[in-house]
Amino acid sequence: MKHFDVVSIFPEMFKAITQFGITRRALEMGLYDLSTWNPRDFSDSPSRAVDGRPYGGGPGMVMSVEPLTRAIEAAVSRQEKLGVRKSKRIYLTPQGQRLDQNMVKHLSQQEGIIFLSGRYEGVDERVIESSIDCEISIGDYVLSGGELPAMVVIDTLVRRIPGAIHQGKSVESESFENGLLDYPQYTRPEIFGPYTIPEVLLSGNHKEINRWRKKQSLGKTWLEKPELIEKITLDVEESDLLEEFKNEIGVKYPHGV
Ligand code: 4FN
Repeated sequence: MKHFDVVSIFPEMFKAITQFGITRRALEMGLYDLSTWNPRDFSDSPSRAVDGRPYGGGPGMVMSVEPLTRAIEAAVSRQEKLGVRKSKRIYLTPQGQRLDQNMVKHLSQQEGIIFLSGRYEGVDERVIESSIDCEISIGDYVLSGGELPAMVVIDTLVRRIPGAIHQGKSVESESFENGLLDYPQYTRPEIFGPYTIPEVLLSGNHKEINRWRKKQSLGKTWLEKPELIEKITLDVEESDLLEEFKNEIGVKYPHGV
């Protein structure tokens, strides 16, 4: 059982994961739980304000240290009551370390995680100093809030909980868990205008099919995301398949090089 808590002024956004798909079923199966904490409920002001004007001036508003600290403390208490000894407190922010599947694997060893999602211009720096263990970013673009990033991280973690994905397949055997992109996939109909199905997939020769798929995975990854090939070590068979792919398409360098 994994325990997730999220501090956000828009807790209803998290219905996007609790009410749909794999993340909904895993919740219903009791594989994880998710509680949200709205800093507005911890505000001292009658108007439930959770923000203030930035010291030093400038545009926008900054999320205040007190309501955020109290909301995080409430999340910590819940996890302690559930017997979670040490839960990681993560702030989703453009300043954070970029999320990748290696970080996902590392985070999935954690029994409990508390996420802080920012709004406005972000949070008072003292929240980070006093109440945050690590900062994570999902990528370099402007967003309106840290809620979608928190949901992205939760989605990556829930899919890795044993039992969350059926089909009898383990996540480790799934594509991308080997660090490579997916091979091309096809389903009926066999004829769609001029677009045909690669002959090998109709052959019924499963040894050849697996070989073709592995070659496509390696080739497409090298072509479109060569930085992912750098991260892994290819065995002799894989190196040979990749060379075969390059020769077949007659390209010596990845796209963009
Ligand atoms: N974003 C950039 C530079 C300066 C500001 C932003 C930005 C939401 C609270 C943070 C964005 C992207 C990935 C959280 C972006 C993420 C956020 C994330 C995020 C409101 C303040 C803000 C140079 C990256 C374009 C808004 C760059 N992963 N500020 O988006 O929370 O986790």
